[in-house]
Order: sequence, then structure tokens, then C-alpha cells
Amino acid sequence: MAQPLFSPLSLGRYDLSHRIVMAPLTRMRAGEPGDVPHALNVKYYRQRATPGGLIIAEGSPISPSAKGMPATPGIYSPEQVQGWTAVTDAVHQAGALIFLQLWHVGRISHSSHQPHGALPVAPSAIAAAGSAYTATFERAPYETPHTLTVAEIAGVIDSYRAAARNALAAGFDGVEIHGANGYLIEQFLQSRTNTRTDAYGGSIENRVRFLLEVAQAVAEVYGPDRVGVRLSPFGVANDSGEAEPEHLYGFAIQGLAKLKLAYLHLIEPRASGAGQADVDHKNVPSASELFRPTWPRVLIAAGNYTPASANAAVSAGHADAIAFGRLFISNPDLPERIRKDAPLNSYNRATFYGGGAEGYTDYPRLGSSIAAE
Ligand code: 8OZ
Repeated sequence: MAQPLFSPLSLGRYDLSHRIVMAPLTRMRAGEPGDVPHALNVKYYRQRATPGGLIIAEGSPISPSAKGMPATPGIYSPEQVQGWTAVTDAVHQAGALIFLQLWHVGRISHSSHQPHGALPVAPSAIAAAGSAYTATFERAPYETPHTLTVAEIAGVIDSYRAAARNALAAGFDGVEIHGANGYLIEQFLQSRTNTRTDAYGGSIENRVRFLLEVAQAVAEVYGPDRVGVRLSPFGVANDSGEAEPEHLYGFAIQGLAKLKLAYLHLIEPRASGAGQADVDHKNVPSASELFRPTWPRVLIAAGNYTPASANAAVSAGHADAIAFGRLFISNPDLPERIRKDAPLNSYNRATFYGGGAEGYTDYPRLGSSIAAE
């Protein structure tokens, strides 16, 4: 029987020939100094490009102060734009589309990453529980962030706009706004991290304002039909979590729907740890099922899907496409393997973050014991 994952899909102004999306994946392997994409990153993305497929490239800091982890490739310097251009060229030659995930970590940073050793910025001066990844790949407790002023918020939105322009110059087909996993946008959304009393805090409408202003600014650069947003309504990553997510996220998604963006990308609650563990929460609703009626365009779901459950979700109409993360790390040819119902390589968590080719570009293709070119 034909697999629903291999039926074509229109996404904004593009046409996909299958529905297996490569999820945005932090790998901490940018070229240093300068957090510049380099030849190793080009090889990694080229290996994972398939005709008519969609790659969402890893979260990329929109400005120096948006960065929270070492060796994450940015999208604010000319060198980074040049480095990314080699990536998008290679992916396009292989026939795939590539979007870039625009990322601001907010308080999930450390002063060692910040210009002039400044404190990380956030909607309110509330430190996250847990520890940051410092510039030297060590762990240190999160610091109490600097509260963004209204003027500084406007500056951050300008940085999103500039990053979108850079992404366009680098040849990305579109961009995804990272609104998930406890980073800056989610820090504005959630009451535990946003205690502001101005237009950006308090009511749900006010807490959603920053997300919508960012989406509007980015959509003005790319056109809304080339912009997506990623949210994690039930997530607890990076000391996040909302008591009544249905209400907050329902409102946010309605606001995004009015902007006519190309897609909404939801992380399922069962994968809410966002790569920090192989957690699989039971007894929580599926985010894609829950919010499907609120979102009129393409819905991408992610989080612990298997090929079978992905086909089932698409068949049931709960999602239009499924993003795979860990399975795409260990299977450069994941769509082909799924199509053939072939065995999948298992992944090695120890090589997810940082390092070189090992665990990055050396996973074999089907029928080969050696790394793909
Ligand atoms: C795992 C490790 C580092 C970063 C996210 C960008 O949670 C990430 C990330 C995940 O969205």
C-alpha cells in the first residue's frame, strides 16, 4: 500500500514530493572563530537532501546576543552568509528545499557568549533553573538576565528582520521562527518567565505580542508563504512550562493564522525534553491533533515519530508532514529507507553536540558500510 508520507504536498509557494522533513537540529559544529558554516556542514546537509524534500536547518542565532551555545552557526555576519550560501547551493543541487531556523535563546545563554561579557537578555529578570553551556563547552549556572526595555525589544525585532534578509541573501527558500523549547519567544509567551506590566506582559494578548511582531517582521522580508513557526505547547525544556497551554497557544496560533504563514511546526508533548532525553510522556494530548482545527494551513508535527506512526498521523489528517530529528541524524537517506521499509541506523547520543565528522557525516547509506559522500 502506498505510504501517505510519499504523497505530494504544497507548502506555501512550494511543492514537496514527500512529507518527511528534516527537523532543525543543534549540532554545535560551526567553524570557529565566528560561528561560520564550513565544508563539514555543507557535506552533512548535502547528505540529507532529497529531491522534493524539505530540510529545516539548525537554529541559528540572529545576532551575537541571541547565542547561547558554543559553535552554533549564526546568520548575522557576512562570513556566515557566505558559509550558509555553500550549504544552500549544495542542497539545491540535490533538489531539496532548505529553510533556516531563526533563533534567539534569551535567558538560555551565558555571559561568556555575550558581547562584552554582558548578561543574557529576557522579558523579565528571572534566572532559569539548570546550567548553561559556556563558550568553552563547560557548564555554569544560568545567570539572572537583563530585562529588555521596550526600545531594546524593538531592536531585537530589527535583528530578526536583518537575519531574515541575510537568510534570503544566503539562498534559503524560507525561514522558520523558533518559538519553542524555552527560548526567547517562549519566555515572552509564558507567565513563569514574563512578569512584565507593559504591552508585552500580563494578559495572553500581551504575552503573544512579541511572537506576532517577530512573525510580521520576518514575513515582510520573505512573504508569509515562505515563513513557518515552531512551537512546543506542552514543552518543559529549558525550565519552561505553562499551566494552561491550550488557552495560550490556541490564542497564539489564531494570531499566526491571520498572518497567513506557510506552516505551523508543533513539537509533541511526548518529546518535550527537546533532545535532552529519550522521554516519551504518556497521557498528554497530541499537540497536532489538538491544534489542527485552529490552523488552516500546513501543519508539521515532530517528536518521537516512527515511520509507522508518521504515516498514521498523516493518514488521519492530524499533520500534513512529519519532521524527524534523531532518525535523520543517523540516517542520511531516511526518506529512501522509509520508502523501502528498510532497517534504520541507530543514533549515538554522545556525538550529538560538538566534535567533528564522527556521528555527523559518517552514518552509512543503505547498502553501504561506509559514510555517504
Ligand atoms: C538540544 C540541544 C541544544 C539546543 C532546541 C535548539 O531545544 C535546541 C537545542 C536542543 O530547540
